[in-house]
Amino acid sequence: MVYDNKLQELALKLFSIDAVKFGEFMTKSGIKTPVYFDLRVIVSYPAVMDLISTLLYEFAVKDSKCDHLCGVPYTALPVATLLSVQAKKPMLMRRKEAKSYGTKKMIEGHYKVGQKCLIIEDVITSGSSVMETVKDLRNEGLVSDEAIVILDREQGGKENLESNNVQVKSLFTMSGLIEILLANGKINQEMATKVHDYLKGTKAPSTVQPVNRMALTYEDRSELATSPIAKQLFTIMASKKTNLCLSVDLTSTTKILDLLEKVGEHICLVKTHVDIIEDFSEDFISSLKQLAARLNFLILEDRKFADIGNTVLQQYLKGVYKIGEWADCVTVHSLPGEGILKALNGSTNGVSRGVFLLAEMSCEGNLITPEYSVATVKMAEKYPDLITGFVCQKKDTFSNPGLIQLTPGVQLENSKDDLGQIYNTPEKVVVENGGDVMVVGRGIVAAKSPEIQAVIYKDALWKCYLKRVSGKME
Ligand code: S5P
Repeated sequence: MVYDNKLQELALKLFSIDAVKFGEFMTKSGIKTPVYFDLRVIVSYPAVMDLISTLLYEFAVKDSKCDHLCGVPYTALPVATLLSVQAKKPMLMRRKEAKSYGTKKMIEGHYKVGQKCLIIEDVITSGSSVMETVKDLRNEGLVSDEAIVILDREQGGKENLESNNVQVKSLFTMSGLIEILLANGKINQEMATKVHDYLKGTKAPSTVQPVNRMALTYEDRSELATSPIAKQLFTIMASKKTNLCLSVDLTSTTKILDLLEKVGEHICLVKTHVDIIEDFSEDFISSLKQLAARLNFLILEDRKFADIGNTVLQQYLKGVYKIGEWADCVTVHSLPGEGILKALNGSTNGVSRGVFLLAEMSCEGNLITPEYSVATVKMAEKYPDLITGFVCQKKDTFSNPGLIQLTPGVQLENSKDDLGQIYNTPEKVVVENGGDVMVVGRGIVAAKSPEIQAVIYKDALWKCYLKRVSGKME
């Protein structure tokens, strides 16, 4: 009750300081609106600031499990500051533009990857401002799935944000606020009806880019892909209805080609380790390329490059294997830093090639840390044509829906091998962990009938993908 009284007090104060106005106004998008909010004025009224922060604290911050608070610039910044002090929770600040000197950080303050940050905003209409802050926080490896706002204009922002995994709590909804003002004689019934009708008829456009790749189809994601190889792979997956990548870890060219002849129609990608082949030849490569063209799959050479740029460039283009001449894409470690991408970028004379960067590994005890994964994803941002996706295990490792999550360590049952490899089931990998293309090696190659087994994997993995995009998860 005390809380309700205070909420009413705040509504009336906002009205009296002209933070909410009625009449005829023009919005940014050129639509006429009978109600206008400008919460920027609240900094001139310490008592209003105090009331807002007290209410927000009681309403959402006090019991929140977040590690940090972050205000959406600029109006919500002072409110976030007051809340941070009151809740004794550290604050983070998001820049509007990256600094042009020194660190190119978008988020200021001290934090650790995996910590949770609660967002504070004044008003949401479409939700796009909150989403920009969410994107920058997630880019830093912070968990950002909750926002509290002073006022929800009820024009679609809450739904837009929820479809991007951000839950929204608001002190006021527009209709709730109007009700208070009407009950207190600040506006008449005619105006209340006008606002009500306006709300019903004017939904904000969904300006928020859908970044929840888990819910998007491969067709839709091919449209969002900036790398030609990623685009091609998404298209193949959608048309062949398969997200299976076969890891042909065999040492004889005949065995590899025989197997691909049988299972090529069921896969979108073949993954090779050319350096384990004992009878490698140029003929093998031309047969492999012919099969790939005929049965419509791409070739990934899993070379896991990890040297300085200059050496990698030679390993890629020269030597016995001349990988750059035939592999549609390769795997690359981010360990040596950006030089490795600079070397590969544009090294194939206009022929489109792709790179899967290793952001995580499937094997037990590997030394990759969460910070390393975040830095890897960031490193990729400057190479939108080259980077096809990431080799990784978790859905939150990256969010760009135009990139592909390639996930190895897949078998029909959870298990391990004797050398540290960890296997998860199709359901776990696709539905829970966000795998887009699943790598299966021994699960198929070592089976009695690889041909039958490939179909079993293909069907199981595709079923899980359909379940994921339908949103019908238990
Ligand atoms: O983290 C990784 C990355 C890769 S590319 N874990 C992996 O297992 N791989 C590769 O995927 C590995 O080199 C092997 O070729 C394949 C998995 O084979 P499987 O027989 O264990 O399914």
